[in-house]
Amino acid sequence: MKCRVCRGAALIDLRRHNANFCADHFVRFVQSQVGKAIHEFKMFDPEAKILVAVSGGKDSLAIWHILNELGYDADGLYIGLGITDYSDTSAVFARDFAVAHSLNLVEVDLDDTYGFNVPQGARAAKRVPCSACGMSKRHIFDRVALDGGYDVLVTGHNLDDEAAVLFGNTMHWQTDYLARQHPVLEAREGFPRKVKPLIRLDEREMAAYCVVVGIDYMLDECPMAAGNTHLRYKDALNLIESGSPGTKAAFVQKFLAQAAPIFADAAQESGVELAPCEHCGALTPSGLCAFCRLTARATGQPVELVPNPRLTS
Ligand code: Q46
Ligand code: ZN
Ligand code: ZN
Repeated sequence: MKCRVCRGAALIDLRRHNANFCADHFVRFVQSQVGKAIHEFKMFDPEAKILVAVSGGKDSLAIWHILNELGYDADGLYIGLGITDYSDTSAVFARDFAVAHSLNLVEVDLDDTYGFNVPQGARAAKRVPCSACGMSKRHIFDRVALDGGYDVLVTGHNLDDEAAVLFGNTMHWQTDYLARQHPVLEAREGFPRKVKPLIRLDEREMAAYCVVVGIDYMLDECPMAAGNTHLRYKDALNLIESGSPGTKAAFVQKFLAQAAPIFADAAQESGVELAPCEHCGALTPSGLCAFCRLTARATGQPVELVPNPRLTS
């Protein structure tokens, strides 16, 4: 097996690209795929002030590393979710990476700041943990990005994540979600710009990138993810991909090129008016935002007493 570029011994074969790469050219390949995504979807300018949502896992640490290698100015944001030992350990990976690469890591602890953790929030709201977790993370991402004056929030969603979400949204014809499924979500009043530069790279490529460049990342999956439908969609897509390499990428890329604009136009016509949350000011369809309602339920406090701090880095 020889590297497609230098003909030296290859380290990895990428069936969907019909190519093998040595370590050096694989690293360049991954970084160039990120560069292409940034350019193709006009994600941000070279001088943008970037905030990367960092979980301690391979994808978020890899994209932080790649942006740094490509010369961008990117801080990390780690959110302590209070998910048993998993959160404690993942925080260590995020902190160690930041120290090793002399990067700035902003930390927000859900319990310290708002008075509850993800398992408590899920129980109180009678929601599955991922729902309470996702809602909390989105709220804190928005808040820290806006308050910190960042131009853009980067998340580490990779091709497999996007394909699984697209698969689920398509299976249930969630047209409102399909309308928003794009590697760039433009900034709106109260919401920062959000982008996904790993859209062209899959899980195996990201894991290999971390190994090759020496990124130490959290290997364990979140214990709350067990039985998650998202994981079942990933398994189904991997089965299809193993027989027909490239199917996942074609599914996502052709959706973005051909179908996404149709759903986006339809959604614009039936757009819901948003107003500031009566408590925290985040835009919401009416009254209190979902995060403030979750916080009130999880802490058992009346909404007026729910913490509403201005987060700063
Ligand atoms: S951390 Fe949170 Fe994930 Fe764990 S509870 Fe679900 S959403 S699985 S990315
Ligand atoms: Zn090579
Ligand atoms: Zn609110």
